[in-house]
Amino acid sequence: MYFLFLFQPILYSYFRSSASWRVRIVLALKGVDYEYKAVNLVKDGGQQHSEEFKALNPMEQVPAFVIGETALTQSLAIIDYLEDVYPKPAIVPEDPIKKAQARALAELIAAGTQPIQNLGVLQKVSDKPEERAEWGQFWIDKGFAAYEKMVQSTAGKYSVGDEITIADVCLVPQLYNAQRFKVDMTKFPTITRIIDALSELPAFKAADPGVQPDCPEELRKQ
Ligand SMILES: N[C@@H](CCC(=O)N[C@@H](CS)C(=O)NCC(=O)O)C(=O)O
Repeated sequence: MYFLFLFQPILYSYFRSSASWRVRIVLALKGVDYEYKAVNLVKDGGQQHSEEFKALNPMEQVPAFVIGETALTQSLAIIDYLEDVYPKPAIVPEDPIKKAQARALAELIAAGTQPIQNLGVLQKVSDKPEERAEWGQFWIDKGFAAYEKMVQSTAGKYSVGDEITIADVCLVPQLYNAQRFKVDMTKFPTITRIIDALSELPAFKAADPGVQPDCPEELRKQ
């Protein structure tokens, strides 16, 4: 397996894709060098539907993470791979209860919230922007309400205790979607506090959409 270190991995990403963003955070936390390849999800009907990209991910979604000849897909699976190969700093707690809690919060976002409001689903739901926004807002609000309740018993400085976990990695990008769909964040004070703390950290800053190579000039940070 260690021959994989010979290759510089490639991340196929879109600057404001929350699933790609999760992987970018983990790559930054673990200090992994990689090449960034942009896949524009809207240009030309969506470059994720190109034959070239479909060969990497038949689901036609970013991210994809390529090491040599091997393409990994699904953000949480890519993150599991990174945790195995680059164990420090760990983002999966050793304690079995904390590990399950962090995974549950991550899945709440990555399986129970984001997939219901992603681009492909919204395109099927309606072609009217206001109906899409209402749909997205409803599901993110529902997911964040559950997250807010759950962190009452798990949070320290971050979602589970005082260490950054896979839960935090999924949480921060979901805020971006929440803001796009005008979710009322005043209902979620603990989530807001955790995100404010995380957003100050260099790895989270480096993974921000506003500093990615494919971020358009008008949205660029710095
Ligand atoms: N479960 C997937 C979700 C990936 C996903 O939803 N990607 C979105 C961007 S965040 C996408 O590529 N959407 C393109 C489309 O729906 O056509 C993962 O975690 O990697």
